Amino acid sequence: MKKILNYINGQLMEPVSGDYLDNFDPSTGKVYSLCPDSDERDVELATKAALQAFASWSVMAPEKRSRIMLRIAELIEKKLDVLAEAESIDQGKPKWLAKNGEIPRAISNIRFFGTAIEHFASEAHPMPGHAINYTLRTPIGVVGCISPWNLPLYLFTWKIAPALASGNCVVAKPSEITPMTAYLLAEICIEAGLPKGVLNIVHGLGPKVGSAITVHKQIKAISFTGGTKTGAEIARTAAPMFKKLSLELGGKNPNIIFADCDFDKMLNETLRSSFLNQGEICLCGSRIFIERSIYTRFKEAFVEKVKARTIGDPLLDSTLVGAIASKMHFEKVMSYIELAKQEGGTVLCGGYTVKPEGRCSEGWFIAPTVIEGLSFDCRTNQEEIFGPVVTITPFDTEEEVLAFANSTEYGLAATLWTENLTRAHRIAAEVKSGIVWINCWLLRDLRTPFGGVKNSGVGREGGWEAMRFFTEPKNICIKL
Ligand code: TXE
Repeated sequence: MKKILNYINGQLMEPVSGDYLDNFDPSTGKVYSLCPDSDERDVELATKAALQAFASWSVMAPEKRSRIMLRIAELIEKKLDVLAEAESIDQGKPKWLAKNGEIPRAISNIRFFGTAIEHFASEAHPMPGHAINYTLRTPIGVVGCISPWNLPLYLFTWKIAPALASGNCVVAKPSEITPMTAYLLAEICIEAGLPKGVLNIVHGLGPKVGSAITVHKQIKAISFTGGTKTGAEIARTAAPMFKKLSLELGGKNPNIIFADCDFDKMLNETLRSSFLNQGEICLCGSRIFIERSIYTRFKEAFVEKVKARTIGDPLLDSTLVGAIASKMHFEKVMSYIELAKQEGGTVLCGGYTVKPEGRCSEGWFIAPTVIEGLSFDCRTNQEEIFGPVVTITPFDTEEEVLAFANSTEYGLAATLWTENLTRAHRIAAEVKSGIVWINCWLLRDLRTPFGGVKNSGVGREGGWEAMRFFTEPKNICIKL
């Protein structure tokens, strides 16, 4: 049984406890590797190593830091197939998705910030005749990066790349549900010659290892992606310690479809925005609102295509919907389908578990599910399900659909389909979210601010937002 190891002070090592957690392959429901069951002692070792490494990493010439990061990106690219298969087995997503989407995005994350280093600058403010102010943006020190199980390597690198690029050293904790690719990245960092202690990866449970990172006095900032409840828990601990916090939390995103949309483009993209990665992307559009005049046309066309989406072995190229990442999450999603029925919803397709033939017969699979007939403010339409489940609801006016869209505690992303430019700008301005896609979905420019409002989080990742999160500005004023 493969043992995943922590990566501390440049070494792959067992957890101090010597204990391990079962790591499951969700497509078979079986244990296939072991994840370190680390604790605060491992976090202490990692933080010490990071503090020692900070002295040199923080003052290393930016182009040297850049070269090491670009070497890591190059090695990930070389191992794309291995990493894609590992991600698919660990998380349950189709292998083609990991190969074509997520691992390449992890490479882009590292390349983007590995080059941003050489362009990151600050500003000066002259006071003619009096003084000149200049702003230094210096690395914070040791920072904590805690990431979730839905897009494991993609979100892990989305955090550590700007942290490392801006000269910090990192204590990182991937999700215990999907530890594999972070472990493979550790091996790549060693091969790339990343100096010891610059990046430390401590595997294990959130309440044990994640909270040890959050509460550690010498870890000065926390960048977290995960559930809103956990984000609140982290904020409660870190706030009185005055740590910088970046929280990317849950979403319950509206997908608003007007009658004047390009129907075929909308339909194909709505299938993606509903079920990509089994709907386990916080940016998925799980509440679909359709202008009444095309509601029946949409419903019939959408349900027909959803029924045709192949669900099964994530390693097969033909699979569109893979396994749900964990038994616990599988049960959570199924419980929401039951709730939807109790709340008066009608399941138009899906709503049941699937037992594929062969090796995946014991895996955790849920048929993509479409539900109609629910009120906009019922729990099914207010709470994050984070699975292959969408609701469809007709609307009559812009005011009505905006009230529906803005009715939840979340405000991460929104999608809008209309060919009416004036209306597009109007609705985009009114919808309460950090991101709006018009006539597209998940089109990502890494320079743009990424994050949500309300209970979808605090702060923004991406571009200079991320470099500024991981640096401290100091203004120096010199009398002329
Ligand atoms: O979150 P959890 P999950 C959201 C998504 C969904 C959730 C899924 O919408 O709600 O995250 O991820 C660690 N102290 N997003 O269930 O449980 C845990 O070990 C410190 C939004 O994994 O919060 C894991 O490593 N750490 C996002 C990480 O937190 C703790 C994109 C996340 O776990 C901890 C992706 C604690 N007390 C998912 N408890 C976006 N907005 O982009 C757990 N952890």
